[in-house]
Amino acid sequence: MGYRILETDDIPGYLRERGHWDATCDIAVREVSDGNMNRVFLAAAPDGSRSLAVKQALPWVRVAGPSWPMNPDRADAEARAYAQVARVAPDKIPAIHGYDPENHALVMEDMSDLEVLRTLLNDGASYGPDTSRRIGEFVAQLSFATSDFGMASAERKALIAASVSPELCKITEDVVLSEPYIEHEHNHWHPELDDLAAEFRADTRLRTEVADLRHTFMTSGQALLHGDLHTGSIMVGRRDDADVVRVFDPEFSFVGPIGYDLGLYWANVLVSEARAHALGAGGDHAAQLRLSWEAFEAEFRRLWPSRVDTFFDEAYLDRFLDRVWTESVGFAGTEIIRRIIGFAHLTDLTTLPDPLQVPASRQTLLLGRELVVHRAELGDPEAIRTWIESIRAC
Ligand code: SR1
Ligand code: MG
Repeated sequence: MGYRILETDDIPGYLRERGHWDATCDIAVREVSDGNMNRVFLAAAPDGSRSLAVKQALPWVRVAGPSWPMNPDRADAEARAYAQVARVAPDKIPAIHGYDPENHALVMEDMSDLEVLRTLLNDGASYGPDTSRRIGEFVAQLSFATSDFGMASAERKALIAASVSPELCKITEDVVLSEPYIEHEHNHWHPELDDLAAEFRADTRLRTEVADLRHTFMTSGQALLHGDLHTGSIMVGRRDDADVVRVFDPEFSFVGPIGYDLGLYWANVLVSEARAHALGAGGDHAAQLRLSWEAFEAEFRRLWPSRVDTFFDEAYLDRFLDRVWTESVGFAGTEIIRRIIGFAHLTDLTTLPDPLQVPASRQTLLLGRELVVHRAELGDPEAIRTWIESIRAC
């Protein structure tokens, strides 16, 4: 039949055709699309006894429409990433009930009982004791298993080949890792940031350091990444009296530098912290970068004895983790900067009233530049914290 764009009214028939729903049972469907790229529908039995989510990739960027075409094959990358995570961290992703490559549609667990982490944080909530620890573990488990430490050489070469994702990587190479530093129609910012946006475009040192990170993103195939691990790609809540953390939306997945995943998370927790600080709110924001790094490092070290290639020794592990740390710091800086003067801004800052938004954005932009330019000297979470405290004191 070929690829068809599913509308709300098509979902009951689609789920029945695909064998996900009994023909005799009713289904109520609503569209809940929220991210920049795709459509999502929730389908539920009227009595609430059963529900599923259907996510379909459109042949364009959803928020831009047909003027920004995008290959819907990106859903293949998402399905592949979920399959890899399901091997090593099934408790940290939604259950996947099926993937339909013809329609680029995933049928998956309905997570509407959970909340998007960014939404909760914007509403003033704290992180919860385990959120960042689980994110650090998630990155370690996925990256170790799909690195040359966790996967035999030939199998990994096949994974690298299967995971090549030129269009989605190009989005990141453009909107995160170059456009904010040049004149580009995608860029926009609050008018009171004109001076900093111009200063960043003229900053040759910053540009060279971003170029270095961009080249790392383009060439370093350390492990399979989520590829877009921001706080809008994480859902949290409670089920059966236990905290639940679920990572979703890995459509930007490809084999790249591990620091890109950690760095994206860190950028987003730091921006969230800037919001909380601007509002004079308390909370546990300041601990999250450290907690996720410690959990990542501990889990990676725990997995190390199981490595498939023991030519890589303990001393190399230390060196490797140092490199991941430094690159994560740099990528965090680039994500912060693009979220303020580039494309796809964050509601953490944009929903602050102007008198709070401008100083918070300025301080956060300066933090972003510091993370990029001085990443080699920022050796641990405490060094980043010290810098944040010093810029706030100015
Ligand atoms: C055109 S896509 C813009 C952004 O949305 C996604 O969530 C990624 O972060 C991407 O950079
Ligand atoms: Mg997304």
